[in-house]
Amino acid sequence: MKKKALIFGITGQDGYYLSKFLLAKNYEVHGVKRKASTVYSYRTDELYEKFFLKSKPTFFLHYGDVTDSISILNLIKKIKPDEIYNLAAQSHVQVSFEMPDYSSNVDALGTLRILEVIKNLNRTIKFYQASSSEMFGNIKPPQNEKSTFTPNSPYSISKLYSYWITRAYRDAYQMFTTNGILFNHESPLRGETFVTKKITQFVAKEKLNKNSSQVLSLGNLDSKRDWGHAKDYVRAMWLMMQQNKPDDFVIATGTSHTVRKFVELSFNFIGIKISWKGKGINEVGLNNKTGKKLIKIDKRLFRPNEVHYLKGDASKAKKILKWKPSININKLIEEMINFDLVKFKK
Ligand code: NAP
Ligand code: F7E
Repeated sequence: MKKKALIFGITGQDGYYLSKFLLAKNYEVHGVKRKASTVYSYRTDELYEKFFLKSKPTFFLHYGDVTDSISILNLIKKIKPDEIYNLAAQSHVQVSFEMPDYSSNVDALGTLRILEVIKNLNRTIKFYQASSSEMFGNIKPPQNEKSTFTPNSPYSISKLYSYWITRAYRDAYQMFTTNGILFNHESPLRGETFVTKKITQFVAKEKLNKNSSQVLSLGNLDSKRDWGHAKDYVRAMWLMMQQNKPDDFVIATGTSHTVRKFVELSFNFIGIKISWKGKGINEVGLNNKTGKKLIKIDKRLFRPNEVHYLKGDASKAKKILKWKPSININKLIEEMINFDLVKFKK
């Protein structure tokens, strides 16, 4: 019998990589998409064509929403999954300041709704919760499973609710529920409003001379992130679900860079060295050779609260899951820019 996985958030970056990973492991994969999921359907289109439109399909999409308990109940009852991965979220930190009510409904209560259905329907279903390094807030790095949480955005506070409710259901009802506390992970399929993808798309356009007089607007250049590749991180999600005992794990590369460095490395990739001039919101990034202005600062892109320095310590995952990342930041940038180059050439 094939194992069945149900993924909430299948149309997202991680939904794509996790589906591919599970399909390669011979799972039957079911994914929940919203009626409004149109923008990024290119991610699931590829899987749908390869794995649904064949004589014995192994990939299925269903309509549903984590704000709608009835759809969650009906789906879990119908599909009878062995494993549920909750990747569904309003996942943009800045947007969560602009839509705090909606973000909390999805990111906090959405998790509760799924857990309640599992509790009432079948407690043997394993559950993965997509927790986030943002929950650490501004606690000193390196952050690991024992670090204090000091969340400072509607997003991270909602994620912390989900983290604790996932643990509470494990203890109260002996359910297999696990939290992956994942640090930033990116890929060519990253959403276009996250900083890495904004940068690599701009760099690819610059290489193809498609920017004309455009300048890339960014916010805080000095925050530091521990950036890994989504492909490595979905493998960790699956490993957590294969353990004998449910537990919580930090997943990170252990190296951290500023946004400024990510910009420099990305332009380096197309042979441009950036020189920085000015201070604060007047700072600009110039092509060192030609003097062309490439980066400017837009104060609207600063957050009401920032998380300044994230660097994870994944030694528990290394020891217990035997997990380690295989893709470093240079490889990640190379893959992202090459993907964007092909896309924009078309
Ligand atoms: P993403 O690309 O933004 O994907 C989020 C997914 O959630 C999309 O499929 C989205 O569907 C879905 N979704 C949003 N609201 C929903 C709702 N009300 N009901 C059902 N589905 C809904 O995020 P990601 O980067 O793949 O991340 C996956 C998960 O890991 C998220 O929970 C995120 O918060 C968390 N996380 C991400 C990172 C990271 O660095 N990527 C790090 C730590 C934790 P639509 O297509 O319909 O919008
Ligand atoms: O910002 C700074 C910004 O939006 C990274 C999500 O997947 O990872 C992600 O959250 C940093 C921040 O990711 C721009 O202020 C500067 O310091 O790419 P981001 P994030 O906020 O770290 C965590 C782990 C998650 O869980 C989330 O779901 O970059 N920054 N200038 C900018 N950020 C954006 N988006 N746009 C800018 O122009």
